[in-house]
Amino acid sequence: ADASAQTIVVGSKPFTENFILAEISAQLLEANGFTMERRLGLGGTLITWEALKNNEIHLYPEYSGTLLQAIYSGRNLSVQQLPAALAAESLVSVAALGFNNSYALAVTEETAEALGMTQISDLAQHPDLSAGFSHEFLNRGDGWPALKRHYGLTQATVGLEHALAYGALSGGSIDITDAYTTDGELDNFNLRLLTDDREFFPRYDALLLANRELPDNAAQVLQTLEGALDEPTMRALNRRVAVDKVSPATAASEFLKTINIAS
Ligand code: PBE
Repeated sequence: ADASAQTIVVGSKPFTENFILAEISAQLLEANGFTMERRLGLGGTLITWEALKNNEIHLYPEYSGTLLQAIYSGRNLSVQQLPAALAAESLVSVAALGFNNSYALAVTEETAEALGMTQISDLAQHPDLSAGFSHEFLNRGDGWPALKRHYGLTQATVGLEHALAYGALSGGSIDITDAYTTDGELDNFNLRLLTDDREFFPRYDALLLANRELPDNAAQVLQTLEGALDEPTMRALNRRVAVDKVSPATAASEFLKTINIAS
């Protein structure tokens, strides 16, 4: 699309990291003279994806494994086929940000120690443990139903807000949850992430996904974010919001100052 006085609309899914990444994109574009509208925390993966395809938003942060296993689930695409699949819908990944944010199953160190668990397959021996999973994980193609079949697990589950999961785990109301590996709280709670010993989860490399209505000169600005974040950096930013309670906008501006591409 052509550059114009058009307002660029950035969206996000409703969890800390996605808010921060959307804010980083928005502030970087604003620093380069673009007018932004924010529609953050729109909804889960499929809602946000549809909003992008319907041009209600022009871009949002997404993850490679989520495209392959949740959005295009059943099509059996490889990561090499992703650009063409996206192009067929007039979408494009404008920048790979440089880190992987995977799902992992987490238990407390205490539970892991008491039951001698180190890997997901160990859960098969403990069917009485209770699992509290984020709503999306309970339903996705790369979520619990498929994980459960893959490992032969039978635990009972409840759905919960991801932001409350680690507190629930530490408080003992649940025994297992789906962690996001770049979550800032992981340093605070004494948790063990079980090894995915039967290689269920794909990589979830973070990227900025845009439609063709994003002006080319805006896409060029966002390309400066290619490889700009690694896992420790993203986890520290998530921590600023989830633990230190600064706003996603503040965490984003702190980050942009450190990389010197926007003030
Ligand atoms: N993830 C982990 C999920 C949530 C966090 C990146 C795999 C996703 O948004 O697709």
